[in-house]
Amino acid sequence: MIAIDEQRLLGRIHELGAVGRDGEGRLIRLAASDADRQGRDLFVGWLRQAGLDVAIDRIGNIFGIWQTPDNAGQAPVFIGSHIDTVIDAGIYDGCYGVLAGLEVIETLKASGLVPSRPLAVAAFTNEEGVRFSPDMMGSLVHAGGMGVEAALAAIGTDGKTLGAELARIGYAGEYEPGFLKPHVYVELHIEQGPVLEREGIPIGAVENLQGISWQRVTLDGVANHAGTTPMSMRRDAGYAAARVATFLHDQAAASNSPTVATIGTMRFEPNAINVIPSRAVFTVDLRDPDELRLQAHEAALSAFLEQVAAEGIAVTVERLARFEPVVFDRQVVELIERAARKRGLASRRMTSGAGHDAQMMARIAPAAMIFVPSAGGISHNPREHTEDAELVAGANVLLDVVAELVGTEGRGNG
Ligand code: HGY
Ligand code: MN
Ligand code: MN
Repeated sequence: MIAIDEQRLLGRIHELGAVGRDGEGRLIRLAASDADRQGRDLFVGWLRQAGLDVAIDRIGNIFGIWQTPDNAGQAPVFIGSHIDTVIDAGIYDGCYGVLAGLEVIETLKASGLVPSRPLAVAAFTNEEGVRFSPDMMGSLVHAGGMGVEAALAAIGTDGKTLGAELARIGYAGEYEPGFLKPHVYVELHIEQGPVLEREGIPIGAVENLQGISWQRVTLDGVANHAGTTPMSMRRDAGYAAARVATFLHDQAAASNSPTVATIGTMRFEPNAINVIPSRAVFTVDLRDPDELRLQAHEAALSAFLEQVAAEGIAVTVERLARFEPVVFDRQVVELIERAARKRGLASRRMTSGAGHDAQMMARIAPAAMIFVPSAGGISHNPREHTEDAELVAGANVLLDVVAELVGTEGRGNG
């Protein structure tokens, strides 16, 4: 069985992981930032070294394409993920899947295989959504779920537009988003959860992905003196925000379901120790594999906010992202399970708790994901870790899945 070049893949993961460190050594490569440009430049350099055609679309999605004269023009098999990161990130989230995709193409190219279809590795713009909402934006635009002009006009947390920032970093490409229609899409990613490690299983065959609801809530009360204002006379936006946070957490925790609720950002105005906050702005991340339950949790939040409004706090809610749960392609999931079995690797079907570009690509092509274990289930944290042997095993399963899809006998001829 052919296998990937382990050292090349592992070396690149660590080399890319060193790009975009701040003064405290934290990894921060927010979409369309200078650090993101450095990571993009490094990745594009590797694509060119591998002899791939490089295409960049108007939303900054990067594609490395291997096509031969006799398969040119056919819909490619896509391998993708992202290389933008959250704040103080680990080095594997997204990057592992993109670099493993490049590694698979280089290995197949060197193996002499004559693929029945072109192969493309994609690094999608702004998967994390930390600076610009919604997340998975580049793949969403590619899949036709968001207009490119609306995406380019997205205003970041720093007030800049994505379009201006992509132009500034030199990644406002010329291709129209969606110019390359995938035949099949496969994404390799760390699990970012505890299941595979807890069960001692090296491969996850991801069959579905939960729904995501992102909102920004602004609560407006009245600033007043912390010392002279009786508790009965306060319209305290900070206290109201704390009550909403408690409500959301307790509601999800008590729901006896996979529902999760997170308030990841919160700020007060005027943000002074002795001033009752006049304003609180925070974000709500609600997720559930079941669409109706997700809607029920959104409705419960809305009802609680109405109660807060009745107590004299003005409430403004802005929708940042809303994606329904996604079911992946059964045939591709079964192909992943077969590939794992052939390598003597146990696998299990699972749901993705995290959002991924695959959920967008599933709108336009059969898609599925391969997971590898995350140590302690930790991610979006510099302690994010997956053992080298697990990373290599996942990449070899991806290799076998793709080889089958573009081989003579695989789905690639379908
Ligand atoms: O939010 C997510 O699940 C992904 O990391 N963008
Ligand atoms: Mn990711
Ligand atoms: Mn992530």
